[in-house]
Amino acid sequence: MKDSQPSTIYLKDYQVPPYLIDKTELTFDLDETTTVVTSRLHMRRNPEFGLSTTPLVLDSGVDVKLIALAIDDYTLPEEEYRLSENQLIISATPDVFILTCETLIEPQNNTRLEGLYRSSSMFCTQCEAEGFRHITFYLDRPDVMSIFTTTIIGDESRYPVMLSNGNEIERGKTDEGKTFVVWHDPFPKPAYLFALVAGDLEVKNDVFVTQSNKEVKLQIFTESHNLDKVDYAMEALKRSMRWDETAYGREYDLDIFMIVAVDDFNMGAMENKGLNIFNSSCLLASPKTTTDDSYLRVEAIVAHEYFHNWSGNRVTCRDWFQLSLKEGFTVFRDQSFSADMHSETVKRVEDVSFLRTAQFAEDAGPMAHPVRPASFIEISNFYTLTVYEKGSEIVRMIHTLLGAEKFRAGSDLYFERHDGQAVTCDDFVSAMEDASGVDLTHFKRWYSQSGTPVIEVTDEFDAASGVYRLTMTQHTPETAAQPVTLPLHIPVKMGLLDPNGQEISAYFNGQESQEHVLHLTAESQVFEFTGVTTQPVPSLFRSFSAPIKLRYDYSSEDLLLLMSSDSDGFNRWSAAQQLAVNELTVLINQAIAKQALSIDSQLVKGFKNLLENKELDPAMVALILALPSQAYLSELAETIYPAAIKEARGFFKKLIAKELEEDFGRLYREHHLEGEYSPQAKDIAHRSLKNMALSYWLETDSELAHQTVKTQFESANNMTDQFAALSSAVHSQHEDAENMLASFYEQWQHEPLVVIKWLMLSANQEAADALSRVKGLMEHEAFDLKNPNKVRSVLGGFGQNVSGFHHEDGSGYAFLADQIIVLNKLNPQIASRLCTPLTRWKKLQPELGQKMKGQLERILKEDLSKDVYEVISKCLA
Ligand code: B3K
Ligand code: ZN
Repeated sequence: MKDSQPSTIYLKDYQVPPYLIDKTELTFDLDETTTVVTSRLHMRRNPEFGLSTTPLVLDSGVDVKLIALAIDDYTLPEEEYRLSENQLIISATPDVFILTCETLIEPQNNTRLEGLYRSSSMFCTQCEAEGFRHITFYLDRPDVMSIFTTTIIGDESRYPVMLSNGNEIERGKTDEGKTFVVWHDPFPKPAYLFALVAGDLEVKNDVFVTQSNKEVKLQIFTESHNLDKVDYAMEALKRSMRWDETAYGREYDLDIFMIVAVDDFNMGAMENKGLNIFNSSCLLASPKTTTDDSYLRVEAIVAHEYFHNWSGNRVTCRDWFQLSLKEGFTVFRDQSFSADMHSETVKRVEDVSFLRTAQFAEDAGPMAHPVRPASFIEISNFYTLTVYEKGSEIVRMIHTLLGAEKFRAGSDLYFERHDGQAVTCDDFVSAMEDASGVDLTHFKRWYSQSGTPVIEVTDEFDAASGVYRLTMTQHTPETAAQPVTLPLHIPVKMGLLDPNGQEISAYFNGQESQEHVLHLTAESQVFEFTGVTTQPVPSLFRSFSAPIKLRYDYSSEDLLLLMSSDSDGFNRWSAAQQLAVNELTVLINQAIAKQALSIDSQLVKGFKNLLENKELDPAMVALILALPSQAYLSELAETIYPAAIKEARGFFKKLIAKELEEDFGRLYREHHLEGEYSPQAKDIAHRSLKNMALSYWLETDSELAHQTVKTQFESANNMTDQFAALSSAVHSQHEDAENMLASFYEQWQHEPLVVIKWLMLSANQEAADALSRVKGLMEHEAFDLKNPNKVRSVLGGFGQNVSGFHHEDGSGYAFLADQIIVLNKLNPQIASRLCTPLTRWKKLQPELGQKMKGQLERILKEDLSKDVYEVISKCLA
């Protein structure tokens, strides 16, 4: 442990910047060993700040070495400034001046992958949130917006492509024979949106004509061997540009839009102005190497980063506490886009399933925080599911409360009012209120209160008067950081079904309708419906109209009815999940009590009907058939017994498979597609159902199923089918699984994006010796501790491995802790993310929980980065 602990930054302490930077001129002299960065910052005191004698405090990283410093033409001697580990302080400055800084950095030694670094043979950057300070001294905060001009100097033979934000305005040769390129971005931006790329790259060109008839040049850059995998991303980009024009009236603003793929990247992608940088796993796609899920992910991320051009870049965040202003809104925008491109219900089910599993767990754990956090130690730790996914749910609820038309008026006003500004979540809500006339004062509490609200619902029906009453009570669990919680404004989209599954048209507040939006605002409220002639089954929170946990005592019959008849596709899925959870809970409890597992399953009956219905979207059928995951059941559990959950799921899947063996065989044949692969929704749907059927079918003793999986693995013409066959073989412990894994690696060892899938599946493989296998993977030629994708695959996959990670002797926890300690020095952001599985220790069965806690205590004794320190110390608080 360090002697002094990192300090906490609070939202309440926000102050406007004392200085502004109107123009930023940067020169990068790129070299293999040292890169010299010269900045000329056109600065002035901020009139809004007040005090005119405040010193100039610039942010920096330990890795930036100062060579020379001047104010206007005066070179500052050492006694006129002070340098600390992360600041440069100049006590006296004029009111208006140019600060010139010459600094030296070593991108090739930058393993944190923040600032300027090397990935393969190229230079690239990642500056959000606070990476720019690792390049040069700066006011590295989002409310300092500046016009950037960037000169890149490099050896043309090694770096024929040199890119930065905006438009290329000049190119030539230096006296030493190097090439220089000058880029100018006319839009003021914070430093976190700065980008630079230099390398030997190939380009795919295209053109987009905007709605006002402006031609935009589109370019995607990759290393030459990947150029054949960018067509899908290019088409997705054009679809995104068109969609943002029609759905939000937003047009692209520069003459050129560039995307670059890099192999070493801490997250998915980055929305730098005019020059997006992508993790290659989120950009490249080809039928032979990319699964359907990854195709959809590429499309969604291309859209997400593009949409940031307005929600994030043109209108940015005042401070990092407002991160959800751009992220929550942009996730909502990309989710709506994907829903429009494919199936709205399928998309909603996938998003909610993820939210309910991972975000709910975060919101109930030691890192729980509001969508607009009140404090942080390291902002990188707050790029969370809460800020992104729950943040998107907040925007979705505003959409529900206002209706589509007024929501659009609100977003138009927001963009118009705040174009070129750095603003807050309150500004976003105010624009929505001003354009719609809807009062969102109470609703805004969603931004400041953490935790997942629990809604208890009871009902009563009076046949004589035809009155049906719903009583709803809300409570948000307290957390350590939040001892008091208050009622929220919760939109409840709902309908009523009669016993035959028909929608009931009932009166609420004098309005007759089959669907209603109720406003739950108090701790407890009664909603009365009239004109109801039969005892209804309520369909509540349709489309998941609020991110809450619903408690209503549905019988199995009610759930079967909703599952087969609800007009809301989302709730049909949700009812099936609930029924599965109920039955799995019985089995889990039997497993915990070490009893023989047995159940008279109602879900099997529901599945039987489902599989016989030919009208349904195959993608929805596949989603309904997917059993609640190990992670979701862990989130729901009061105390997590990992092995019992695994045993119950395994037993249940086999039971369903045996009961419906013939149906699964038939489904497999019916949904098998011949012909060329296409990532269009219709084909994806067939493949998802076929492969879901295969995974059940393999749980039976059918010889044919066991042969089929091998045939599919060997002869598939696309990665979706090949990888699905491999995964099913591995998870069902097929006798040929080992050979299949080995031949898969053999076949794809030269495709890094396939290799990361293989690493993940191998690390995830349940086996008595899972830990030694994972240790073997880390020694494998395919592994590289400096590559985040590979680390995420192996250690992330292992974190989901019940027999390995949760081994009763605690060796799995100790192993992960060892890796976190090593990565803490190499790449703190990645190390901190890897802590997630350890954050659940308090909920684990006590003997395991104590072992996990011991590892957390061991990590805390190390000399930790801010990133890891914050997570581990909060876990132990
Ligand atoms: N804005 C970036 C995330 C940056 C994460 C920095 N640790 C990608 C995105 O959300 O679009
Ligand atoms: Zn984003």
